[in-house]
Amino acid sequence: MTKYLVTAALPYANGPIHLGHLAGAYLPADIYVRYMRMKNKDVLFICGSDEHGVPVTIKAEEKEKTPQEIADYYHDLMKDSFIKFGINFDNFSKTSRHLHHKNARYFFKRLYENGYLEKKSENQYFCEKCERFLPDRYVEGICPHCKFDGARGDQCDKCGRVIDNVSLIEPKCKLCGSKPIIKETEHFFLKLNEFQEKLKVWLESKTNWKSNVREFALGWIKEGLKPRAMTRDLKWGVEIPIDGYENKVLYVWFDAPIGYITSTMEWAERIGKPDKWMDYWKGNDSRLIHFLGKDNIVFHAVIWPSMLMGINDNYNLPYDIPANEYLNIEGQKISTSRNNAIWLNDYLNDFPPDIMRYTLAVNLPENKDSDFSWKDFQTKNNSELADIFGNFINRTIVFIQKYNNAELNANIDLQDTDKEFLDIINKKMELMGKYIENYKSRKAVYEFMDIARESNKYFTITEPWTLKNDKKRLNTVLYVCLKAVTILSIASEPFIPFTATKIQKFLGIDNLDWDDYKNIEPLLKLTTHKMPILFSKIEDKTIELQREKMFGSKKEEQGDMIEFGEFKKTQLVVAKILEAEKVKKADKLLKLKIDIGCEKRTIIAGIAEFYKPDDIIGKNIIVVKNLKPAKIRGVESKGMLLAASDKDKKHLRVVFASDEANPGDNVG
Ligand code: B3M
Ligand code: ZN
Repeated sequence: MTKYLVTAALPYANGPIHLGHLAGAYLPADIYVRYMRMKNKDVLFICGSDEHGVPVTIKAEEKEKTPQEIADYYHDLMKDSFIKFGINFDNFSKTSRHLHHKNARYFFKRLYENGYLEKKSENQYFCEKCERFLPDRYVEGICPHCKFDGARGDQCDKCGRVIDNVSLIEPKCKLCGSKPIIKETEHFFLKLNEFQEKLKVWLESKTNWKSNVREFALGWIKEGLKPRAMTRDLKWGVEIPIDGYENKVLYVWFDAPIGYITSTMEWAERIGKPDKWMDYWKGNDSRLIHFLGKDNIVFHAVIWPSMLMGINDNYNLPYDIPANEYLNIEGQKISTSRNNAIWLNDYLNDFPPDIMRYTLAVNLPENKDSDFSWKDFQTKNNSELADIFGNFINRTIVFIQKYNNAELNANIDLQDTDKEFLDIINKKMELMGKYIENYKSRKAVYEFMDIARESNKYFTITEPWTLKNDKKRLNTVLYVCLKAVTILSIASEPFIPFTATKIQKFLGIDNLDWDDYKNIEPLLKLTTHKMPILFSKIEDKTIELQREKMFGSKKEEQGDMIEFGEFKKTQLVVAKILEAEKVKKADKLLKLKIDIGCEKRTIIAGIAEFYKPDDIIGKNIIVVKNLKPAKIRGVESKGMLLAASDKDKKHLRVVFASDEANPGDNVG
């Protein structure tokens, strides 16, 4: 049986997952995998966090944490969010693990021995002020290809193209803003030029690929491939397996795709069949499918295949690379620095996963950039999930319970209307399958909702409420409706799996295959319990609140009482006091260094008259995390602690949290 090895790009462990990630890679991959599993295909779904490289070290410097602390923190956060969002990888690894380092070093060594890596000196940006080389994201400037201001040293996120060495216009050091000088440094280069012809033939044969992906890769090849440095002047990353390069590590884009292999090996180990990873990576009948966003195309369609060819170890090349374009938020580019982003973990605190899964599925940037807006989110929930999908299921169940004693019989007599309706469903299910197999989830999810639309239409036309005296016809109509509900529970599973499970549980069925739609008959005895509401309406003010979270409150102060939602905007977390000292020439102030889980911060607190530094070091307190930083006596204070005091501030007690709480724990 054909094997499917499905990967989703390894997210950098430098921040939480946001909607852009989901729409680019993870949701389309999950829809595909869920469908393939329902088709009983042999599919393995692999991912993990990408812990090396500059994205992680920059974050670590910013947050005063070690790169490993940052990577561990975000690895756990991402893993947890994926699970809560219904994305169940067969294995979610991390690239800092020993096995991965071993694999990456092996790849490097093999490529070196096979003559595909060469040492040479190249010019690099060097910041004299920071006294360091500036690889990759440590330098920013204008893209020489598309003139986007904000391109990085190695790649432009706007046009997705790789940037040749030291070719940025107006480069600036990311750390201090000064203009770097150019200095020579020695690196190992992958001789991409040697794969030029083979890659071209291979890519040209991929006529079934999405044209954006194929053309993008072929475009780069047409320009003529040049050797590219695969090492960096950094301390964080995989060590170079050749003596004399102790101050350099492998380029993150060299080791990251090898992470797919490591993650597969881990999975094989875990299921007790340690060699089984090879069936997926090297088997004759195995298909390697990489889901990813546009900015990752060149790495997967050109550099990674060159590595796989060059290592000469019988690896399969990617079978397909269904890459997506970008998702915008409220008409603007996602920007994590400008806070124009919606974080999955935040979202999941406020709403169930399925509404976002559906809204994103309808808006996937499959062929061009697309947009997410909270208003649209509300409409998709209220007018489609609740009014069309939920409504049909609910009215069918209620009707059978109320007017037919919660049971039906199989003695049905189908009329043309019934047959036509069932025929439409069958055709749509078949179409959906074809769409998903060809990575057209948008079209598939449209058909899914259309089945629900047709179902409502059928219900309206057949008017079961007029059939109280025609028991036989009533039974037939409700039978057909219940069959439609059952099929909808199958059709919905790739998109809104939590809801699909809820319906199936209620109907007393589970483990349905996709193809069951062809001949499934509904279970004729229903429970008399009330059907749970599948989707409740989202009110305007809930949506307004979400928009305010992103854009800030536009409302004036409205007196003393606040809405629950307003309160929820204040993020209270547990923090551990690491250091405390008096602020010079300020009797009342203490400067505290605190750990809030994801980062260390400095805050200034007016508690010096009541606490000595030694009294509070090591204690857990509660702080407001999302307060705008303020300069107090020349020191930036990022947060505020909670304390109780009397009116005259004669007595003051800090609110301490339990010793057992962990820094970063939510309060509220
Ligand atoms: N971490 C880029 C990204 O998160 C990179 C993907 C690696 S896939 C092997 O966009
Ligand atoms: Zn560009």
